[in-house]
Amino acid sequence: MAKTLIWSYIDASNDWHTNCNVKIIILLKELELKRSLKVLTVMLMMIMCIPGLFANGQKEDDGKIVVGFSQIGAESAWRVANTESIQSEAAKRSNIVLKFSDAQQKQENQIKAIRTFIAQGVDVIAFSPVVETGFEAVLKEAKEAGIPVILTDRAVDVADDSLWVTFMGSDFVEEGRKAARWLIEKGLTDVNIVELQGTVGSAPAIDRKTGFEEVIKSQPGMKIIKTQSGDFTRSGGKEVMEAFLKAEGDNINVLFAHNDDMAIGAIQAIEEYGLIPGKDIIIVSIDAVRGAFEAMVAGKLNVTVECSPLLGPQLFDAAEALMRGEKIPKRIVTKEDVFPMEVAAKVIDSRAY
Ligand code: GYE
Repeated sequence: MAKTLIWSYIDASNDWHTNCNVKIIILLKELELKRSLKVLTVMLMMIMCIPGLFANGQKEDDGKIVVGFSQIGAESAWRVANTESIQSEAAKRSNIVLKFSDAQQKQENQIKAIRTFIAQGVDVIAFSPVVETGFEAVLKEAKEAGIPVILTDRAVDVADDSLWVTFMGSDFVEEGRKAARWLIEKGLTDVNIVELQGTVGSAPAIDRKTGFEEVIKSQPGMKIIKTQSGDFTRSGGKEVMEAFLKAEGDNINVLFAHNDDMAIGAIQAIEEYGLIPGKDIIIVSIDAVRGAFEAMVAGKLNVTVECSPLLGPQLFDAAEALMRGEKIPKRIVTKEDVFPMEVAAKVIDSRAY
């Protein structure tokens, strides 16, 4: 607020008075100059604080790109390898600051983490959504805050796909198809199948089931006689397989597990039940983690469809490209293979996860 100084002096009747007048005027001018300088400094500081204005086209903080990542949890070997890939890649890049948050399998924790990232004003938000639905509101908040969102590994189900910039990860429907095609190629077309599904409502569980069913539809002899979620965990796979065996026993010819961890848990249940996994019950699963290769080398798992968790490099390439103002593809699909038991021993040492 401007301050008014009212100054009244008697007159300039003699030298002393004139001198005094001049001094006071000089003093007032100096004061005004100092004030102007202060205002100028404050304005300059404000301009310098506008992010990105002096940063070579990048939105930066101390020259770094801040990425907030909300991970689902640590439910499987796949997830652990995925976290490792993201954290180690961030550590390799000096321009990246990673804020990592573990949701411990709970959607509400993921939503909270994303809100915290928005409040912190990170440059990019990335996350692997535990389930497909229920993220609409928080994604709108991120969009309103001008923060781009990258989906890694799993998709979300939202009407407005401008709420995320890219989805990088596997084609889960295709993985389900590959599992079913392998059975058909092996002539296993007259079989009772039990299915261990992943987390209810998650993209890989929905899509892998869709792909598998799409392919077996053409084979009337391939029947899914039991299907239930084992939540992508070893303990879940073991527990549900025990229930399947109790209900169907020797009637089961094939197990289709949506991931290796559940297959490994189920192998234990099958052995405890007194059947031979890999022979009495043919087992097809997805991920291709080390434990699956070990089970294949031991002859207990028949085939695993690869699903790569090594998304760290792709994630930070995309974040950097976004900050450079580049347009990135809406969908980045990971390339993947199928590994049957016969090649397991040869391949196992070259596996990175
Ligand atoms: O197959 C499973 C994990 O989303 C692709 O999640 C991922 C899946 C993976 O827990 O093991």
